[in-house]
Amino acid sequence: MMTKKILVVATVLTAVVIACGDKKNAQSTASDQHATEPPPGEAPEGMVWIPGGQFTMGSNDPRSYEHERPAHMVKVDGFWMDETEVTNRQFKEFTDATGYVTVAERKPEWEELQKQLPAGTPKPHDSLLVAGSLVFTPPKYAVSLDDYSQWWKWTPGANWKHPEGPGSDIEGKWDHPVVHIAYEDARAYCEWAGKRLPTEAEWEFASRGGLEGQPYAWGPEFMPAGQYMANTFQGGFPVTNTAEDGFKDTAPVRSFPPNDYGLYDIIGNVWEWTSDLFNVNYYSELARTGLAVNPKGPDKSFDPNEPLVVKYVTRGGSYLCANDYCVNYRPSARQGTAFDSGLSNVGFRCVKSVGSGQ
Ligand SMILES: [Ca+2]
Ligand SMILES: [Ca+2]
Repeated sequence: MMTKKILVVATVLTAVVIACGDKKNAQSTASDQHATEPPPGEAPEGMVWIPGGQFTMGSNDPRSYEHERPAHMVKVDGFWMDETEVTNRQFKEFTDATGYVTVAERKPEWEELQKQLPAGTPKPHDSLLVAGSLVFTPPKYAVSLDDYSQWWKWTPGANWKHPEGPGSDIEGKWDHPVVHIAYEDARAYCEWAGKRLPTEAEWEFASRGGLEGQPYAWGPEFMPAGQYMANTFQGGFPVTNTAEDGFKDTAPVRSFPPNDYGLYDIIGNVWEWTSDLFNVNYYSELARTGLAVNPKGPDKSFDPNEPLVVKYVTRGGSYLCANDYCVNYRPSARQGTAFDSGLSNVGFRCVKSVGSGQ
């Protein structure tokens, strides 16, 4: 996903990170083990128990995206996980208690922006150095799907309280997931709540709900019995959003059935931050080590499409994932998102380890 900084200076808009593709997922292996670790006690409010276990992470299916491969064996300990994405109501409790100001609400500093831009990039006019975020703004006519600047618009004044920019608000959306949340915003909330962001491995383990080798979090079919199981995009992306699943943009959390661990919207609605850096080489490195136990991500971010940008992994896809573009409504799907980017389809949920403050 593009970085806010690059948009601010209106420079390079590189090819989209994720190309079109088919929807498939990992095949389970004989090494998958059913998770049996019992809950260690009463669940913290709003959280569910994710039992530890060993599983096949990623995908070897040639129809998956390249950065989902190779599949590799991972083991994670049990942990607690928020049963829903963090909502506007919850995030307001946090900002009311702490006075926290999100990245999207802060005026960008040119001295900081320069560090992630090609040498010699000229300073933009001060009128461009304003607080804002990226808002999904569908074009009126069909456009090439390899240029996401056609539908992502840098919008001064857009932030979690004004998701579509000035004039919009979140009245009536208190149970919707909070959006326009950058990585450090998500971390700050989780720390305030005595929690932390999930690792990428924890997130994928949890999203599978104990099912082995299934392409979807709920089983083998995208629409079992003809029912939508997650808030995604129907129609012709990005122009025509038919909202056959009932929602054109974000949906109130719990609008769709939970997975078998009791997690709502773990697929779709909004992308969710994890604590892992995004590096396209990381899965290959893990696969060479055999079983990876509680992996915490690579030491360095690397996305060849935007090598200067520090990215963290986001997971689960969003209300903008369509079957003709960005087929990321699957447990193995992943993308790198610029650490400072707020987007109208990115939020988060937190986890909590057993026997620790977080
Ligand atoms: Ca939808
Ligand atoms: Ca989600």
